[in-house]
Amino acid sequence: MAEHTDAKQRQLDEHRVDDSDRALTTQQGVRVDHDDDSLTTGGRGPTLLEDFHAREKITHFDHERIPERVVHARGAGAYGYFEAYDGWLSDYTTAEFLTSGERIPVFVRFSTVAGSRGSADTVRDVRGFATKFYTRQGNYDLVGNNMPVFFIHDGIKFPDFVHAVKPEPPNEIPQAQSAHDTFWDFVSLQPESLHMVLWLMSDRALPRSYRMMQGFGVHTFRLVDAEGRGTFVKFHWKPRLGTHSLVWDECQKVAGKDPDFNRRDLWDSIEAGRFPEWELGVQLVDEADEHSFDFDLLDATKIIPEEEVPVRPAGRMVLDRNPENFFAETEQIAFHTANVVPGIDFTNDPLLQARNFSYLDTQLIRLGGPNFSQLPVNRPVAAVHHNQRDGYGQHYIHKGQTSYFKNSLGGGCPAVADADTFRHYTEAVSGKKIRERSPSFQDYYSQATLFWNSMTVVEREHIVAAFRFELGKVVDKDIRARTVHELNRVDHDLAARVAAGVGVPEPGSGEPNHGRTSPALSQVAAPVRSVATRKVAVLLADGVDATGVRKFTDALSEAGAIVELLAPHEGEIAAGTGDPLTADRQLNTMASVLYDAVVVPCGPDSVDTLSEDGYAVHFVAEAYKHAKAVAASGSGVQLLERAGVGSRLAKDETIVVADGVVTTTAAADDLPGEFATAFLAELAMHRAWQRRTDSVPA
Ligand code: HDD
Repeated sequence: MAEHTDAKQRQLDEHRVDDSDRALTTQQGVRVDHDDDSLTTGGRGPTLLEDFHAREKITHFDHERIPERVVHARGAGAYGYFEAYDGWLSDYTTAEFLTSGERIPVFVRFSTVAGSRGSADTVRDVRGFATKFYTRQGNYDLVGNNMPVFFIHDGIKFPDFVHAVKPEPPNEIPQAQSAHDTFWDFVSLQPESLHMVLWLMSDRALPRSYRMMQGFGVHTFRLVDAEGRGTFVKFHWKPRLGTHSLVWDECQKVAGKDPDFNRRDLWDSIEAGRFPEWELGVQLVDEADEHSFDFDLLDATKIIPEEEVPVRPAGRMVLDRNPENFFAETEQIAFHTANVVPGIDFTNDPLLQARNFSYLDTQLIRLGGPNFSQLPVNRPVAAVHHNQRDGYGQHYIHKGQTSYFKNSLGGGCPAVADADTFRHYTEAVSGKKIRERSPSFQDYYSQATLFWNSMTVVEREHIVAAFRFELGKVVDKDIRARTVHELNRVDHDLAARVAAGVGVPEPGSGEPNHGRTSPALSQVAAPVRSVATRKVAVLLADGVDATGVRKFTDALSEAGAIVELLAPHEGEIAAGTGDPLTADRQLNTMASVLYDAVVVPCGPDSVDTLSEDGYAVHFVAEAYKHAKAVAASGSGVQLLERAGVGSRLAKDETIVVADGVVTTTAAADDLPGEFATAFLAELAMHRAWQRRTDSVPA
């Protein structure tokens, strides 16, 4: 647990309850001497109504559940801090947390969108990335996603979109999936969704870890300086560990092997002191340039390409403390896009305007009344004084005779302030009241094409495969055809490749591709290379060359990777050389999909045992299929051969590196340090994307 405490943690401490060394009581604090049997007439008689303890216990239990979030129901969160760099943003905003450089407490909740609370983490979906900054000027919520655009540009379509993506009404199938008729029906009829759908079909929808995904505020917001001057702003979070994804086959398997994969990863990393970190960046646009783009800044289905307006680093965020209680903190946290502080304001983005209504509204049903901001996790660290009174769950005891403004009986308090207040940005607006979207929102295809053009070959392959998978699950053939028709307006090659997979005739040549790219959109083109926190499975059995294992794993741990020894049985592993080792886990409780890489060390007996163990053979083959780094030394190379891994394996003591597979026949005593170095270089690449593995059985 992190050492650091802050104003928010001190406040939370007042609400934390520790039951250790305490006696059991009722809610009224009455000590209880018996909690196993209800009060009955005689040992076999009826239960008595006067058993207040049993009634209280059962009644509370009956009321334990609250409605899950209507979207983003499944999530995981953590506390941490944010600190701004240098204060350079003070030229643009009066928001202190963006300028003071002080550590500001935060809580971040990551989520999937479509699935219910108990659904798996590794589904194809957008990820929520919501941050609550507990600032001295009040709470600021940046409620973003891991993709920079959205499916629709007007909030009035949100219920339609969500109804389409959620499980279908007759049978509540499928859970946490977009691969079904209603979603694609909606998409094929709502072309503004296409840009986001390309992101959704890309690897961005399959994050390796919450710690390895970007975050975006999505909308264009406004920074406001002390003179009331506004500047448009888009917010970006960039993970220190780089942006990395799983592959789709892997995701589907992880959903069964460890449905809590992303949640566990976040929790474990923080518990182990490997604190996740992001840099906050801003794209700033002068108000005078509002109309100088070929899209509308108010359209949330559009990005501002980073090559046009660079992302400027503004601060960093570190998550360093897990919650004590999931329900109290992660479930009860209530985000709201309208939680802004002086110096940050909205724009007329119609999606944002709708959100500013929806988030407060939803908490009223979810958290049961208007006092949810008094729940510990939601309380600001700023002082709170207003004339709002009563309601379910009122925690404060407001003193005094007055609860209205203006008043004389209460000395005029709480009084409106004249400094450090929120003042709405003064914007001139005019126009007729109409239900009509501006033509400037109606280019649905250019940026979808930009995204497609900016992908590397392998990223495109993944997108095509995703479309084929998803549309392949769509029963209605007209929906498939309509979607392909829309894709043809993005790029003909994309549409043709998808059509070929889903039994739809190839469309005509389509509209010409504009050919523009935005290199920043690819997560593979310029990856952050790091082995920090990467999980490596070492497969071994009795007779393993323990000396070589120690030498190798020490080098990996020193570089920041996490090594786990997996064996057919737990406990002591007899060593062929050196002292015995202790297995971290039994091989069959884990799977390759839960690791970033796999290593098979030398040891003839060990390798013989593993070669006879279908689980071990499959482990290696599957890691290979998913383009992970694979290494073997000495007799370990034989297990790779048995698993059909790689065509270029070492024949002698030379270290051979081929498409992420690192091998040498050298054993313990002769194992050169370069072996670990070569493996670390492959591990840092995240995946060997150049490896062709289509023919490897899944
Ligand atoms: Fe939303 C939750 C992100 C559009 C209405 N949304 C929610 C959460 C995130 C987002 C991260 C989970 C917050 C948490 O962890 O508690 N939503 C977005 C983004 C959007 C977006 C990035 C587009 C740019 N949302 C959006 C629209 C509406 C909503 C257009 C309604 C008009 N969103 C909600 C909601 C939720 C929510 C129904 C469900 C639970 C909650 O708010 O607290 O009000």
